[in-house]
Amino acid sequence: MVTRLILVLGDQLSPEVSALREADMDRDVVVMAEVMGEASYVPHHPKKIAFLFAAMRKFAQSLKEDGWRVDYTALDDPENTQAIDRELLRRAEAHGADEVIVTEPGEWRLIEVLNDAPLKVRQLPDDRFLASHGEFEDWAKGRKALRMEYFYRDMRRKTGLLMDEGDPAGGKWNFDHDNRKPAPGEVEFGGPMRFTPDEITEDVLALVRDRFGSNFGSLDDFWFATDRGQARRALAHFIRGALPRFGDYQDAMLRDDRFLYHSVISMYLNAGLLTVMEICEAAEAAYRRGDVPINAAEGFIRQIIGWREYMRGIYFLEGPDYVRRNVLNHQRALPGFFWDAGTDMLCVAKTVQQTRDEAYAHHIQRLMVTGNFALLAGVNPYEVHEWYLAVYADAYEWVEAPNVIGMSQFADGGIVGSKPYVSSGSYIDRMSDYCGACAYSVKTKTGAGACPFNLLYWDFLVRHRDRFGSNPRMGQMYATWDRMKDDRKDTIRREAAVFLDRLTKGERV
Ligand code: FAD
Ligand code: DLZ
Ligand code: SF4
Repeated sequence: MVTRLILVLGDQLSPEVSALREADMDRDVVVMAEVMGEASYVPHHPKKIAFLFAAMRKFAQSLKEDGWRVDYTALDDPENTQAIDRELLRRAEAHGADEVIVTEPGEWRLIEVLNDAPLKVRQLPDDRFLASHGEFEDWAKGRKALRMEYFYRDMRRKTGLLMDEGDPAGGKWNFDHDNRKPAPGEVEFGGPMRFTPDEITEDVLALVRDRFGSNFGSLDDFWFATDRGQARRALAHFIRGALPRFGDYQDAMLRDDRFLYHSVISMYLNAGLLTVMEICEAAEAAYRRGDVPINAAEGFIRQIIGWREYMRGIYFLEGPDYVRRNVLNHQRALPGFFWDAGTDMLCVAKTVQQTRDEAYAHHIQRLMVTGNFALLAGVNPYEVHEWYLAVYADAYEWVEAPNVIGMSQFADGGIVGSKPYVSSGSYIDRMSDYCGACAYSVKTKTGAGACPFNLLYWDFLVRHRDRFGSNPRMGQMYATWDRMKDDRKDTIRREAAVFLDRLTKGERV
């Protein structure tokens, strides 16, 4: 029988991935390749590249130990053609292979590359997700609004997670109401489990430092898990030490605590080192044992079987042009401080610094600090998208784009969110301790030292009144604006214009 190639991409590091299930160990060759094509479509954070290359090398090794033939191309291999399709051609020639089997990639770009490759390529559904494309399309069909909450309930019913004889555990589907506590004075969790780099990881770190050392992001103090065993330990560490408080402090931010009670497992889950069900079953078991309250278990499981699956559904439903949507016609260039943290806005500077150091920021930092600022300032959403895709270790387009283009920048016109996630400084002040140490004053609404979020918030609402003025969820905001005296309104708009002008000129703000 003719050999077939089984392509395993860098974010498909699961022994149960559909392409490997379809493969025949005696007949087929697994192909894995570190290539510049993937490592440079955006300037990925060096920690993201190092994590993925180390995890790829260790996964290839474990496949070999299981008896697979694996053709692995390292980035610095002299034969490396530096593109996935060209590596497939090279390997096909070497083995006389006539067919490639791959699990569908998580990005339209790569799906198209494989469709266009001069080889017979069979792309199998990625059934590591709970909802197939067809299931999501069926759910979406005929609905006026694609609200995550209803989709999530279907996923609860489908999986049986947190269900008691057909009813939601604890008597409610959603306990978010209990989950908005401001930042705690002290965090009783030392953060995610850290791993000392092994020999394979050290080799990769040297390679990445050499090739990608000038990308945004620090490679120092690399501590990520790089194989399934380590990722499972990191999960257990979170469930034991942080999940009980996850719900309460999910939306909180602290300037000296980068992780609070978050799991920091998205990079492992997205690369295939953990599965959706093992994570959620571990969280449910902790709840059933009485170790974790329902608001924490439910909130956590909702992020994974609700938001994560829903985001993927939207990405594939909306098609390749989704990342280019820009309904608010925002055209501002991404400010330089997204790369160098050179701003006096402490919340933004801290979030960018932490992103540079860790390739991680938690959800509220992404949404209500950097995302909020970009939206208020009218930054071009495609540039915002490229930044998020580059800087986070968990970023792949299928999940990043709906979060950025949809949830954060409202550039899709309201498919993901029914209203834009914008806030003045007071939200950041309530949920964090940033403002107390900031050069700006959050309590000052106009004039010297006024928090820029305060000015930009009103300016954004006024600029987009045509679109949002009749949104019932925003009525109160517009009513507050309408009650303001005219001279106050003029001052706000004038000062916002001055701020935006300084931003355009590249002055430090
Ligand atoms: P936790 O807070 O511990 O949550 C648990 C898990 O739930 C996460 O690991 C993740 O798998 C899942 N999850 C939570 N929220 C979301 C969400 N909105 N969408 C999808 N999954 C979610 N997540 C990514 O995985 N990749 C991205 O590129 C990404 N980009 C984002 C960009 C913006 C602007 C925003 C607002 C959110 C983005 N998210 C992204 C979602 C979320 O911020 C991260 O999943 C989360 O911060 C990862 O950290 P954690 O593992 O500690 O998550
Ligand atoms: C993100 C990434 C990077 C940095 N490098 C590689 C690589 O060298 N080889 C590879 O197979 N995959 C890599 N990836 C992941 C792919 O970009 C990812 O599979 C697609 O973006 C689809 O999600
Ligand atoms: Fe951010 Fe404004 Fe608070 Fe400063 S005062 S940390 S800019 S919200």
